[in-house]
Amino acid sequence: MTDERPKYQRLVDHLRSLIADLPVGAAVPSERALADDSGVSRMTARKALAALEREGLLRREVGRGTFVSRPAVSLPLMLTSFTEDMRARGLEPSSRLLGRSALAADAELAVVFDVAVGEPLVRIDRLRLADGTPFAIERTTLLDRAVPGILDVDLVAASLYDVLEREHGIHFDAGRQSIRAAIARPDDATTLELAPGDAVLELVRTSIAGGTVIEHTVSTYPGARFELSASIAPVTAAGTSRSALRAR
Ligand code: 16G
Repeated sequence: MTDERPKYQRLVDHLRSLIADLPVGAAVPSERALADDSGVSRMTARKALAALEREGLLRREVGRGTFVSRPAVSLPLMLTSFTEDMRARGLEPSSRLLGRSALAADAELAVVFDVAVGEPLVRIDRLRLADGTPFAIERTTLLDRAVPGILDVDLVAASLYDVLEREHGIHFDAGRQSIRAAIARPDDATTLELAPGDAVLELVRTSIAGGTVIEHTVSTYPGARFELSASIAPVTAAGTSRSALRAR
């Protein structure tokens, strides 16, 4: 069993780089071909394919084969956390701290938070992973007076939304989210294991509790590995379910 482990990991890594170079819909080698070519057992090949299928990177079609797929990151019209989203997809979330600091609101953040320029804020940047694979970089800015001491909390081990709720009684009841396409910054490309110049999706979220803007987060996802989906509700009350596609 322990002998199989490095082989399994090598095969998963090999498949990952293969998938990254293939277009969606391309076939990947069969279980048998993988076993023969990589010198692993059929069982190990099956396990590796199944793990990548769970991540949404592969799709198996009975009798046809296994194909490159795109994991759909569902975009529920709810204020769910990364931790909740990943667990709902059967993936284990984790984080790596990229940076944290105190800052004062500049003109732009003052508008976002509806506070005076100079208002104390905090900034926490994390790499978010699912089953050990980098998924997104999240740059979170929080209203300091609503979350005193947050910079001392270990947000690698804990979910931010859990901490906000448990320790600060904050339960988000409103929010705004916009999505835009961008080219990965060079440092983000390295962190997300992308090639320089690759496209990313940026999800910008502002979360509100009791009328106060508490959180502003820019989440950067690899563009080619994700798609966003949302349910579309009919327009019931003025403007509530309209989304706007605006040119910037
Ligand atoms: C989600 C939110 C992000 C929030 C994070 C908290 C989007 C686009 N963003 O990723 O704004 O800070 O969850 O996650 O969905 P956590 O509770 O797992 O730390």
